[in-house]
Amino acid sequence: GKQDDLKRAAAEAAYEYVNDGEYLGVGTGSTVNHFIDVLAERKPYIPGCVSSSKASTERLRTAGFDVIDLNSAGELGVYIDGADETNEHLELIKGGGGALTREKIIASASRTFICMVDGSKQVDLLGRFPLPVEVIEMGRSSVARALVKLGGEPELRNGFVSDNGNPILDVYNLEIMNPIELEDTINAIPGVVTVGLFARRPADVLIVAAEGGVQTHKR
Ligand code: DER
Repeated sequence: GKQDDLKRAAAEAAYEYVNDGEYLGVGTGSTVNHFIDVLAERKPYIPGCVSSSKASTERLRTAGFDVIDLNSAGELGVYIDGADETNEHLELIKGGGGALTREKIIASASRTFICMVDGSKQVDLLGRFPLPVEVIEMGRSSVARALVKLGGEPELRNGFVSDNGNPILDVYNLEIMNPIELEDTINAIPGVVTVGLFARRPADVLIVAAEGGVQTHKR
């Protein structure tokens, strides 16, 4: 469909940032799946990929790429991933696919984070998309109460356990005026593993595929 074509166009544009011979970080989601399709078609020389989910690992291996542990790769060059929402400062909400913890770790270990979105993800104020928060099970209710105090409406993501074995709370009703401040505040709540705000470490390059074509924004 239309949105699928836009995600594919964004993935093709992201491919231009791949450096032959360098380890490559790969995220999770339907836009990343298009990106892996492009990798499979173009067949660049990638000595190893670092993946943020079992799902992406599976697809990369099927496409013929080596998937290695981040600890073996060290500093990465480029990290390619999608997002659920982005504002004009390339600050993101991520975690719709449930891989936010490993995505955030790989992004922090990567020199350049290339984020691919279709136009529907661009907003002025982050928070219309429910903010994912990965938590430690024994602290789930305690974290939920702290999130309510922040004005959020946390909902347990039913029947979901992350690749790290943790539940995720999706927090509705937040209007995020200061993404960095909220990221720090939620990170500080005991029991929080990862909050799906990428504001401390936003994208370096945002590729937006919309009706009129593909646009690239840099920080
Ligand atoms: O979970 C994530 O952060 C993913 O990047 C995801 O939200 C993007 O999803 P999509 O590419 O399927 O829209």
